[in-house]
Amino acid sequence: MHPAYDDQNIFAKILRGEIPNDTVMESEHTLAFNDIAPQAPVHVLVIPRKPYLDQDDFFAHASAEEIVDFARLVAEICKQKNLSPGAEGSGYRTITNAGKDGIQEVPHYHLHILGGRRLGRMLA
Ligand code: IU
Repeated sequence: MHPAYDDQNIFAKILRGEIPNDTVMESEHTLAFNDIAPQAPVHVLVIPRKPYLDQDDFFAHASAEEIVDFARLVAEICKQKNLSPGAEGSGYRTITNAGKDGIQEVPHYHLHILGGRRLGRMLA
């Protein structure tokens, strides 16, 4: 069973405006900001505004509108940062850590977008 959502987690505080963030882009249901400890030249975190614990919770319980809003924001960020593969783009990686074995540190669903350099091969 899933633990309950902890509304004192750092991303909940960011969403309430209690802690500042370096916003990259936002939309009705989604916020994207620069990771405080970037692992690549581009390291953006994308989070839903509503309190979903992890990806399972988000995919299972968010509305179709929220999920599309989230996905479109990811696409826009990749395009704006010239990451989307194509004539200009150099490619990128998205990662979601979920739960204990996934080493999820912040218990509010987030997607990492990493790019801006050639990334190492990493599947585990
Ligand atoms: P994880 O997938 O839960 O392990 O990632 C949490 C990320 O949140 C990690 O990359 C941190 O650097 C990042 N982060 C942040 O951007 N701002 C903060 O105040 C804290 C963590 I705490």
